[in-house]
Amino acid sequence: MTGRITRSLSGFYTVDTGSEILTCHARGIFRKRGIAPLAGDIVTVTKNADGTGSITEVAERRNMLIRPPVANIDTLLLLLSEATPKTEPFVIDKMVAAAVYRGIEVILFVNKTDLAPGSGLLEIYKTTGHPLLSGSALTGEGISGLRPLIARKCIALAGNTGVGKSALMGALDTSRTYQTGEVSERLGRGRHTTRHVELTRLRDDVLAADTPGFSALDGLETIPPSELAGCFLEFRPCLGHCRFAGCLHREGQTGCAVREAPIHPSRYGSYLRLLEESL
Ligand SMILES: Nc1nc2c(ncn2[C@@H]2O[C@H](COP(=O)(O)OP(=O)(O)OP(=O)(O)O)[C@@H](O)[C@H]2O)c(=O)[nH]1
Ligand SMILES: [Mg+2]
Ligand SMILES: [Zn+2]
Repeated sequence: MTGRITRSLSGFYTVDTGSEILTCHARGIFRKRGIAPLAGDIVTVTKNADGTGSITEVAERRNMLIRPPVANIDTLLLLLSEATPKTEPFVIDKMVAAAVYRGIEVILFVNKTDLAPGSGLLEIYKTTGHPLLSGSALTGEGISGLRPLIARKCIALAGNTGVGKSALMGALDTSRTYQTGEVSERLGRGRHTTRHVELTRLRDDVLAADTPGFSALDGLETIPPSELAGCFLEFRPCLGHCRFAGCLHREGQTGCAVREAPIHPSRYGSYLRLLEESL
């Protein structure tokens, strides 16, 4: 049988085969091969006499994210906010670039607009080429605009802890309640409310991974300098139009088409910072 891992926790995997949900363990061969099955993986399972399953094969991945740890996703839904916690654009830009590099579509949702309209973030991201929405997981504002963009897709939610990922899952699927936490309490203990990755089937045939918030972005491989600019979608029309071949679009570069384009300074600043990291 084949199925999809919807949950991975302490060495046990929940596999949805379409007809049943099996609790599985993975054969030792994966450890030998250095493969750890992930939520989102398409797997082959055999059923054991006791009703559990064994994962015997993991299909080749289309893509994978390390943080959140999930494979084969169509869309990364990134949550931002100008209330508490306030989103730092650099963290978003790094995550967006990593997703684009892996060929994953990115949708940006500025949450908590009932507390802060998020106009600064909307200004930065409106010209990036990524679908950009705003609203509130609490009041439901903006949710109807999000639905058609994610229908029938496998999505992962990401964004710093307390930004409202679990609350948004609840807003997208009112038939369930998702464990949300108080921002102050959680930040105080330095812990996340959502501790493991789980793919949940929501309405409109959405398969969604609510993930623990990221406080660090370790585990992302660095994007090679020559490929970084292409991971900023709004830079793309400029590429190939700089005076010098191999232009890295740095400050002070003459004849650079990126430098001359109306790119938001915050995005350009993030590009430079990531470029320094990758050199
Ligand atoms: N006012 C307001 N509060 C919100 C909104 N979205 C979420 N919250 C609140 O913010 C707090 C944190 O929300 P969560 O959904 O737990 O945040 P999270 O992103 O899942 O956090 P982690 O699981 O720790 O990564 C909760 O108290 C939510 O009720 C919103 O749009 N407006
Ligand atoms: Mg959560
Ligand atoms: Zn250039």
